[in-house]
Amino acid sequence: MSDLINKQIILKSRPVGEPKESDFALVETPIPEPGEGEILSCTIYLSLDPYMRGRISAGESYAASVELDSVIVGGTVSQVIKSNHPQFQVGDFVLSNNGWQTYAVSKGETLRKLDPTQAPLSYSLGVLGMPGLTAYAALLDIGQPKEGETVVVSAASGAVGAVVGQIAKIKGARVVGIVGSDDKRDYIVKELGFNVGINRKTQELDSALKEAAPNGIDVYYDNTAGVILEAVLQQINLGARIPLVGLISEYNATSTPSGPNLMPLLIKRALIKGFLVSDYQHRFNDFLRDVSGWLQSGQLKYKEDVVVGLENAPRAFIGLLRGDNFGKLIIKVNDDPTAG
Ligand code: NAP
Ligand code: FER
Repeated sequence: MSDLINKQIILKSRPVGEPKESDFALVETPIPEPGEGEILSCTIYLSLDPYMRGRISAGESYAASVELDSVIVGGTVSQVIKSNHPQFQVGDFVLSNNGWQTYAVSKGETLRKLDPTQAPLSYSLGVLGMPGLTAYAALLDIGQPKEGETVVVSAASGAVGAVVGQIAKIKGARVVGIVGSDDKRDYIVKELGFNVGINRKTQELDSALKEAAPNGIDVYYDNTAGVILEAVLQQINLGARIPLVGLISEYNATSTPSGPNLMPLLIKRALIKGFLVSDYQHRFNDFLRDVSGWLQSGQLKYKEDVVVGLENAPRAFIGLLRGDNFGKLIIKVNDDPTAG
């Protein structure tokens, strides 16, 4: 934490298709000074998330794009180095949005203080943060799984999917997870207690789903869209619910992907509903109470994929979009003084 310069990763060019390391550049700039009501913090952990692929593309969707030559956005855990805000003291740990850089100035109002005795600091970027709330709110408020129903989730070993499947089990559902490797399949079944895992790269989806969900599918928590959604739709039940949470199979696409047959949605009077985690802040306290409790009781397990060094963020992010990550992807930017 004693660097005298700020290291930043900036966007050099807008990726076409899969991002390349040359789309990013590491630069050094002076450490900024906090103004009135602001704090300076040093980044400990940087969260890497699929939504960042959209932010480095041109064109606004639900959030503005990152400008060329600007620092890439991202959620962080950081430690206060200087404070001009009465609610934050030097040494405090905060949930911040420093982006892909080692230091940043923030307005006090945008920060949430973290208590490292409650949970490891990095959990606030994953199971106890944005991805965890995404899992909890979209599953419980849109998916509404009932005891004995069948829930299918894609990207099932990841930050969102692993939490979705475990909460669905806690609610008494039969849970089927779709993943991209045998190691991930073993993990969701043997460690997390999913009923069945399907490897989307080696198994034929239609027959694997039929076998895994012999009574049909009541909830499909969609993290991917594409061919997985297409296959799932053929086996949905009357009144199925489909939280549409992510379309990662299309994030690197260079042309419009061919769409699934949506006819079963009509025939089955299914609800398919788009989801943005920012609409669900009102569920944050319920989420934190329930998920912290399940973590503490051992009913919910959590796996992180920690890559050391800010300079490795571009390569790790490229891998996230390919499925190389196994668990919630976090960059360890500086040593965590609270970690054992
Ligand atoms: P993650 O699952 O930890 O990592 C991404 C995973 O996506 C990869 O490990 C890979 O897993 C899978 N994947 C990559 N390419 C794929 C493809 N072509 N087809 C199918 N799967 C593919 O990421 P996460 O943070 O939990 O995010 C999961 C999804 O939730 C993303 O779509 C993200 O955009 C979405 N999300 C949405 C919101 C919202 O508010 N709407 C908020 C947070 C996250 P496998 O190789 O194992 O399949
Ligand atoms: C947000 C809304 C959506 C947000 C992230 C997302 C970081 C993620 C969307 C996606 O991954 O598709 O406010 O904050």
